[in-house]
Amino acid sequence: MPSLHRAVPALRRLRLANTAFQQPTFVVKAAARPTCQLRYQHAEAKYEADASTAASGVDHSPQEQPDRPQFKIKPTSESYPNLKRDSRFKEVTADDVKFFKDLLGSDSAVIDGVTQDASEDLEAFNADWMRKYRGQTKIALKPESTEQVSKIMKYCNDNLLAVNPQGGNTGLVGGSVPVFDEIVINLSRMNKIHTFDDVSGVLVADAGVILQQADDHVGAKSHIFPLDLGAKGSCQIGGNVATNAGGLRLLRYGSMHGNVLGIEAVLPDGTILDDLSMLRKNNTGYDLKQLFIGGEGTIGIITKISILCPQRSQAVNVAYFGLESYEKVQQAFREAKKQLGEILSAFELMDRQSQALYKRASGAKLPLEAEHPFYCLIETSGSNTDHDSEKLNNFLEHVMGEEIVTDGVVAQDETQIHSLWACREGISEAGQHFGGVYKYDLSIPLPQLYDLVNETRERFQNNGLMGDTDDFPVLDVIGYGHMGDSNLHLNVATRRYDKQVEKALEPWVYEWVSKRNGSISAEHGLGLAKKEYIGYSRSETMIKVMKQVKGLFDPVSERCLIVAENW
Ligand code: 2HG
Ligand code: ZN
Repeated sequence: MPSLHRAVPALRRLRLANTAFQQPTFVVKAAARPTCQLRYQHAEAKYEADASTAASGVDHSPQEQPDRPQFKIKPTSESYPNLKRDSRFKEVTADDVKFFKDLLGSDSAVIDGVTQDASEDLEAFNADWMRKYRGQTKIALKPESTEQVSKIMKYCNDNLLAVNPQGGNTGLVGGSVPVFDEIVINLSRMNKIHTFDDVSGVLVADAGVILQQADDHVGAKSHIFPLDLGAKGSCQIGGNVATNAGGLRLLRYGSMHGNVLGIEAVLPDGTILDDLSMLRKNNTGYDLKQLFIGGEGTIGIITKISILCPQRSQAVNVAYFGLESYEKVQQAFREAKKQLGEILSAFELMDRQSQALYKRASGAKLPLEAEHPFYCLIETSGSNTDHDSEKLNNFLEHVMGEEIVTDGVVAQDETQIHSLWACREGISEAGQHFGGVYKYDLSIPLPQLYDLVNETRERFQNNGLMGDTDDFPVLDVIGYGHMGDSNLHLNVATRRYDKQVEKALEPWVYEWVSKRNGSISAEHGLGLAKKEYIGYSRSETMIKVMKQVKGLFDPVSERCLIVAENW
């Protein structure tokens, strides 16, 4: 415990920073959480015309983005010519369209590009928000009930039509859009919240409910959805479960594997699997729902979920620090765990480059005036304001007094909490703002976690692909992520997608991670991007068993590990 006289100057510095933070010129717009708003939504898809001002009514906070380059997204099959359409699947005909229209009973539920030109309307279903992948579907279906999904799947299975389930299309691994002409089954119309019991905290809702809406719904009864992500304004809870999304609250509430109590899913042959249990305990045979959680839609389409939502904390504090080395970041994390204990709800890491890119892309001002090699965002959530404040103050005194942290700010109100979080949540969008981005989502043992960012940066410094002008494809290499979960997000921000950049990164990144017994996908899934690299994280035996599982649920496409990898 540092003596008080050592801690006091540190606290004074923090207060000064807070005063600066409250100045109006400094404050990022109150409606912060920029990624929620910027992330691509169906109604907004006008990429080719104008990627920067896509949607009407969308607040591009903190600022408009005039310098965002516009380019046409290449079809995935052109960017990756080694991908071949499986000739066993047939093309959609006018008869098939008639079947779907009769079944779904409304024109707006079938986006039909088979019997007419609907390329503009279909663009939203074909293109991913990174502007990296683009499918060529000619038809998107928007069922509104499980029975409709079941009938669609049975028909497609009987007629060998390939399908691609799709939620909010906010995924980062090319899994939420088709590659060829797969039929898109979009769940956005299945968006009802069925029940919420504020005694048990169990929410039952359709898969197509937007994460933000689910959180608001349980929030009205003082509960919290156990998952939070930058894309919460667009992503859907079914997709979150299907990809076992991790996000910002995992440190506190754990993964979907622990929180989801039940699911309803439609199997490839149309069978409805009703495992919509609301029980916390149920030791009666295999826990089949776990195969669907993180299964990325490969063995069935999740149509409903029941999930345990914890009590919402009354006291939430957020602090943002500058630190001079990765060693100090680790010390700060160790201290946070030790001193904040059960109230620590997030510990996020951001490097200088990631904050600079966020600032440049968003036009926002950063919380600390001076630059620091590293930044951390800490959140505490508890039930007693006085108790939490005391713990936080003790922690701050310690890390400032011991010079583990160089400078920092603590949010004074809700708006500032959002503004601080925006500096972390806005990085993902900033990564691809200037053209394209190569994204890696990795689990790496903490002591080595940041080495990969340094080595990647060196690699690009030496290979002549990174520089300040348009001649160089790479703009910067940034590292950030969920320090509390040993999860690094390595983003290589580019001015355009470029095969040379990709070759410099793959499989090198995967080899690097594999050598350190890490995982090549911590929380985003395999999707299309990492499908062929699964062997870097899973043994041959495990892959064989996975294929057997896939074959059991989906004998028609059993030869592929991931066919409908799409959320
Ligand atoms: C995050 O933590 C997301 O911000 C996105 O998982 C990470 O875009 C990324 O690489
Ligand atoms: Zn993440």
